[in-house]
Amino acid sequence: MNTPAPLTLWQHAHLATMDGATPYGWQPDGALLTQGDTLRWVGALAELPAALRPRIGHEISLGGRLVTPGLIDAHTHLVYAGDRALEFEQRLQGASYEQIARAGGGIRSTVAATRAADEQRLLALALGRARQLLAEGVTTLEIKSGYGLDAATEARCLRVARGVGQALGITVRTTSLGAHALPPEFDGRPDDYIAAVAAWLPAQAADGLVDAVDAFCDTIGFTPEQTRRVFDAAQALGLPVKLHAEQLSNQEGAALAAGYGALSCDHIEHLSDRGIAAMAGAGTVAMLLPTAFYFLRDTRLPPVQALRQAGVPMAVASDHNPGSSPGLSLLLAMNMACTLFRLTPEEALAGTTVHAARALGLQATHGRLAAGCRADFVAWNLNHPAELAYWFGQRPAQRVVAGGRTVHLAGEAGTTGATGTTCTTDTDAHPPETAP
Ligand code: DI6
Ligand code: FE
Repeated sequence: MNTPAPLTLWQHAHLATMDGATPYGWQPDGALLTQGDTLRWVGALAELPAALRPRIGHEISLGGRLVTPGLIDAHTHLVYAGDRALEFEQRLQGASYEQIARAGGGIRSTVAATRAADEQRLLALALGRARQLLAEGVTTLEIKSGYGLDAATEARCLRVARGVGQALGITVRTTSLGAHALPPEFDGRPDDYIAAVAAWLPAQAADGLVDAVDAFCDTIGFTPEQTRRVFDAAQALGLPVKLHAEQLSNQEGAALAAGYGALSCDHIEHLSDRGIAAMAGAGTVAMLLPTAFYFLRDTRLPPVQALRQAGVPMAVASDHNPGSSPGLSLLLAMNMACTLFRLTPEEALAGTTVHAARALGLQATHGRLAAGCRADFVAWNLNHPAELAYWFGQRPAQRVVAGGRTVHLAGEAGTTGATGTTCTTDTDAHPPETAP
C-alpha cells in the first residue's frame, strides 16, 4: 500500500480565507495543512483533527502574520518589448490616446518592437515583470498576446507566457488577443485581418497555447460584428471568451460577450444598463482596471454601484501594458479601485482573489483558502486585511507560497522572486486589535 505524502502544517497565522460568510472569511489563530501543491485542511489551530496530527511531516511558523490567498492578476499584457515613454509625453502635451493610435503609434509601436525581439529576449523581459508581481504576492497571472499580430509572433508571445509559469512555479493562464489592433500590413482590410486571427486559433489551441480568447471592441479596435467572428471561432474550439469592452466608448460589447458566456468584460467605463443586465444574467465578471483609468487620465467612472446592485462580481487587475498601464503593482490597483472607483477594501481583496479566480474559470481551485484548493497563499507584514488596499508603494509580502512551495521570502536571496525588500510596517506582527 502506498503511504500518503506527509503533510506540512503552516501555523501561527491569522487567516483571511475569502471563503465563507464572515467578512474576509476571517479565521484568527488559524493554520493550514498542505500536501504537495494542495491545501488539505484550513481552520483554527485548536480544531486541527487529531487523526491528521501523526501525518504531519513539517511544521512552519508564519509568525503570527496575516495570511491571505495568493493574489490573482487576471488581466495583463506582460509580453512585449520596448516602451511608450515618448507617447506619455505627447499625451501630457494634449494628444489623446486615440489620436496617437490613429496616427500609427500606440499599440502599433509596441508591435514593431515586439516583432523585432526574439523569444529569449521576450521571456527575459516578461520574467522580470512577473517577478515583481510575484514579490508582491501574485501567484496566479493571466497573460495576453496581442503585440505580435501575425501568426508567428502571436505564437511566440503565448509560448513566452507559458514559459513564465514554468519558470516561476506559478499559475499562468494565457489569452489569445490577436484582435487587439490592426497591423499595418492589413491597413484598410480589417475584415481580412479578423479572418486571419480566426484562422490562427486552431493551431494555437492544438499547441496548448491558449486558455481563452479576447478582443478589443472599440472605435480604435474592432466592431461588434468583427468581435463576433472572433468569438465564433473561439466557441467552435470550445475556448472561453472575454472582452476589452466599453473602454473608450459604448459599443454594447459587454452584452455581446455575455451572450457567449464570457468569463469577464474588462475596463467597462462606458458600460450600459443593458450590458450590466446581460453580464448579471451570464455570470460574467466585471474586470475593473483603475490604473489604466488613472494613467489615461480618464474621467468616466465604471458603474460600480449599479454592478454591485446587480450582483455582478467585480475583479481588479493591473492591466500591465506599456501604453495605458505601465505599473507592476496589484496592490496599487487595489488601492486605486478604492480611492478612484469606491470599492471597499474587502471588495478590492475579493477582486484579486475569489472574483479574479472566477474571471479565469479557476473558481474551484484558486482564490480562497479552503480544503481542496491549490496551496497558494501569502503571509503579510500587516495586521488587518484592509491594509492591503491602504498602503501603497510598499512591499508588505513576507512569504509567498505557490503550489505549496515558498517562491518568495522577503529579504532573502535564492527564491524566485525579485530582490526582497522589507516594508516599513511593523514586522512583529500581532493579532489585529479589531477583528475584521
Ligand atoms: N486597452 C488597453 O488599455 C490596453 N489594450 C487595450 O485594448 C492598452 C494597450 C496599449 O496601449 O498598448
Ligand atoms: Fe488590457
